[in-house]
Amino acid sequence: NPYTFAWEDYLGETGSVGAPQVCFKQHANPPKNEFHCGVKLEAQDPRNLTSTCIATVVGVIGPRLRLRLDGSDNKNDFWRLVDSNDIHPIGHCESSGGMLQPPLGFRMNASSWRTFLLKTLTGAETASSCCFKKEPLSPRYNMFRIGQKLEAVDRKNPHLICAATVGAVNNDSIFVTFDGWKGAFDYWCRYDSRDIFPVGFCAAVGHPLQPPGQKFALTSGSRFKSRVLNIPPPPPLQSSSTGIDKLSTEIGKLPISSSNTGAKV
Ligand code: MLY
Repeated sequence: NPYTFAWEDYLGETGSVGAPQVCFKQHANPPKNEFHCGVKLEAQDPRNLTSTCIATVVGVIGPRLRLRLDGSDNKNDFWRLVDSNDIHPIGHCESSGGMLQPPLGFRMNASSWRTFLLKTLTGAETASSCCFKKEPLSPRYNMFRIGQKLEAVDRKNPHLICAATVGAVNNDSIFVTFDGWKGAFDYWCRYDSRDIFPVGFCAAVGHPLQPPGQKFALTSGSRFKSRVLNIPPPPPLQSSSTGIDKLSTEIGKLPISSSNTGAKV
C-alpha cells in the first residue's frame, strides 16, 4: 500500500529522525485540493519564468496539480502545489497589467496566438479563486541538519514523492539524497524549496510515497546501511538576485542630486 510506508519502523532501524516541520516551507496543516481535472488557470511557464500562460489541470494528487500549458505538448507537464504562488485564477495577469504569453514551444506561428488564446478560453471551465491557497512563509533560515529524513519530489519523475535524507547542507541549500537509490536522482535545492516535505506529509494528504529503493550496501546488521555519498559541488552562492533587484529599485527611487550622480557612486 503506497499510502502507508512505516516511517516509524524505518527511523528506528536506521537510527534517524525526520527533519522538524519548522524547517520546511509547507503549511503544518496542508491545504485541501479543490481543483479538478479540466479546469484552466494561469501559471508561470517553468521553461520561461517571465511568461504567464494558460494551463489546464490534467491531474490531481493530494495537494498537487499536474499542469499542461495550453498550446504546448503533453511532454512538458509539470506539478504545482495548490498553495503555490506560481498559479493564479484566469484574469490575474491582465488585472496586474501583464499580458498572457504563448508557452515556450508554442505549436503554431506567433501570429495565431491571439486567435488561439480566444479559442482556448471560450467556454472553458476556469478554476475558482477559492481553490488557490495562500503560500506558506519561508522559514527565516536553513535549519536542516545532515542525516535528517524527509519526503522529496523525484525531479526526474516528478509525479513521485520519495523517502529521502539530507546528505549535505551548504548555506541556503541542502543536498537531497534518495534512500536506497544510487546518486542519479539526488539534487541540491534551497531549504525553502516546495519539493521537500516533512516525514508523514504524504500519509497526511493522501499522496502515495515511494519507499526506499533496494540499492543498499548489504553489509552490517541493518537492511538499510546508508550508502557512500558522492556529493557534487553545491550551487554557487547566489549574490541574492532579490537583494540586487531591491537595491536597484531603491537606487531608482533616489532623488537625482549631485551627491548621487556622477562617477563616485
Ligand atoms: N523507472 C525508474 C524509476 C526510478 C525512480 C527513482 N526514484 C524513486 C528515486 C528507474 O527504475 O530507474
